[in-house]
Amino acid sequence: MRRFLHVAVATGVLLTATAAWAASGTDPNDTTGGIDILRSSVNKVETDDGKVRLVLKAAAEDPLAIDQDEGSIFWALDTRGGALTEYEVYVFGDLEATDPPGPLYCLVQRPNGSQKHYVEVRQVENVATCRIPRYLLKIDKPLRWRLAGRLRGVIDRAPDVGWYGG
Ligand SMILES: [Ca+2]
Ligand SMILES: [Ca+2]
Repeated sequence: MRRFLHVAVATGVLLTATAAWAASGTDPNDTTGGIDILRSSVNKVETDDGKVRLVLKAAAEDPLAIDQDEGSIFWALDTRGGALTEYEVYVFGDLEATDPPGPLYCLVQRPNGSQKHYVEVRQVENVATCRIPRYLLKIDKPLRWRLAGRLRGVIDRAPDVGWYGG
């Protein structure tokens, strides 16, 4: 797990970005004792140096402590064909690092566990962001997504039913 930290740091340079496509969704304050998702968005952005990223953002009711092994956030992306999940995205902390807290990871993979890629991730207060290089994803329709916050067995699905976007 450690080697991925260096990747995250190396790609952490903030470039000005142009949003080429954006969608967002909201979820009510409907969870107690978990990660209560309130908003999420997906933006396709192009940086000054021509790199295209899909930026997944999740905002929760309270500040996140995922890097201290306090839960995780999980996205399902529907990018092709019918209403199936083509990609899964997880934000989680290093389970073995407790003192000091470990780094944060964002893992993108196919539902069968193949095509694993760790991508740039940030957590600021109550917001977690993953930046996925566009070339990693096969997308042939307006993207749909849903997500869930998980903490100690408490799950908040957003939206509660169905998908955002599309
Ligand atoms: Ca919620
Ligand atoms: Ca919900």
